[in-house]
Amino acid sequence: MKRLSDATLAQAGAPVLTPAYDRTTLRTGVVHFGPGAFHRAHQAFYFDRMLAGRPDFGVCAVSLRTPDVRDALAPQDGLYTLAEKEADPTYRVIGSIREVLVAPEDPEAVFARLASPDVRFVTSTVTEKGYCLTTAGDLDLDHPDVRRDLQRPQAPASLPGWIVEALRRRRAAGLAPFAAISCDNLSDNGVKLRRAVLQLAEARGEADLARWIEAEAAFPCSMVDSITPATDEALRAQVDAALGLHDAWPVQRERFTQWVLEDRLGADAQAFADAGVTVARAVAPFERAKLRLLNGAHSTLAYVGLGLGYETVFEAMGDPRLARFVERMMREDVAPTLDAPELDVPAYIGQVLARFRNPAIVHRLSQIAWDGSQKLRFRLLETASEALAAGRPADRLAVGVAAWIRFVMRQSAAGVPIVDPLAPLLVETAQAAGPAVDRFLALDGVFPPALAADPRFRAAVAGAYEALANDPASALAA
Ligand code: CS2
Repeated sequence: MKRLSDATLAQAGAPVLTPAYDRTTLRTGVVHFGPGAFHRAHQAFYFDRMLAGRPDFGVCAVSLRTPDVRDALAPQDGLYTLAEKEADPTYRVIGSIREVLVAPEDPEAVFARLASPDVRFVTSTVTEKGYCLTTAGDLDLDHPDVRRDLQRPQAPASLPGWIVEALRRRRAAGLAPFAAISCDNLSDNGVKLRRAVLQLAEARGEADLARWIEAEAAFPCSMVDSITPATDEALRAQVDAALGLHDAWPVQRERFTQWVLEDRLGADAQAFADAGVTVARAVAPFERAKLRLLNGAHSTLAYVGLGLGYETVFEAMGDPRLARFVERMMREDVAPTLDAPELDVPAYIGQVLARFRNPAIVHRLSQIAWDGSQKLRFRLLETASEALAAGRPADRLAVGVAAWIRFVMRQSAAGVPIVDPLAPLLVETAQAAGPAVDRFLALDGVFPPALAADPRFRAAVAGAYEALANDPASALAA
């Protein structure tokens, strides 16, 4: 079977949608950090839509560590297939990624793109851990990547390190800054990225640069949403069959997709809006609703569901106890913490639950369970803190937290590796002596200290931890 590429694109099977623009006329206007499946299923899809009218929105994708994506996509001229998994699936070849660079191989090539006058946006999907933050939301100056970036600013390891050095070079060249758009699942993601960048510039001893960034550079907040299961063999086979060409790394997602971007996009705002992006004055209400409802429910389903022996979101939602539990958590515990006048919250909850029940999506709970130490804060802990501060209980919110502790205990007892940047610390904590819940709540890189010290939260987590072991139905009946 021939490989997908510019040269073979015209041979793609008839049902497959292909770029409706001439790729030879594209220019790179966006540098993206972290070209994993989510980026390729989401932002790259929106840029692909923009390119018909705006050839200056081509993307240079940068991998911070591994060459896998470059190795798969370079022989395909950056082309790959996006499958929308529904009862009536569709396949679309995305043409927006013009090149993939592997940062450690050639940092200067990356800086050349970042310092190009054509580049107006830097987007990122480096996951929660890629921002190197403390639980208080400051740049963690003890983080190994941050320490390295202070020693070797010309060959950065962290996202803030790349942005600070790139903005320094743009300023020295008399260029305007790019706008840096975080597309990760953190509350106030733009505010957090901006703070990390400013703190790193200060720590580098470049106070002037920090002032310039503060005054000139935009860090729009964004909310991104589309359920994107990891690529599996079934998808590869379906795509090759539909395309009649071999695609080494297709991606898949549900049809639903949403990108809400804070209106700090200058003259380009309309181009984003025309591509289906919601350009909004305030993103926080959308972002919070999505993180706390969808992602909070996802993590709860993942940790409780894995404990009950389920493998996918669809299977977990097939257990009426679990489905009822997450619905009550969303409606009774999360919704009251949201202040989102532009959103019909009850209807949104209904949509999210329906998306979880999409039978065409095989979304592994083990995938969602990754990086729990980084995700819990934005998904469940901030919600719990606010509920308690308002005098409401956090018992149901504590069930997902207790199930995470059980999950870590189980994996570590079985010697199964935990995918989490804090894995060594988590395993050490799991194997230490004394009550497990106390040991975990003492991890200040996971739990904000004020919440961990709150006796109501401690009692809720401890109670759920016991119930999950002895009688899971009772934990879910809460
Ligand atoms: C999931 C998210 O893997 C996870 O942790 O909760 O990736 C989720 O599917 C997306 O945020 C949906 O937009």
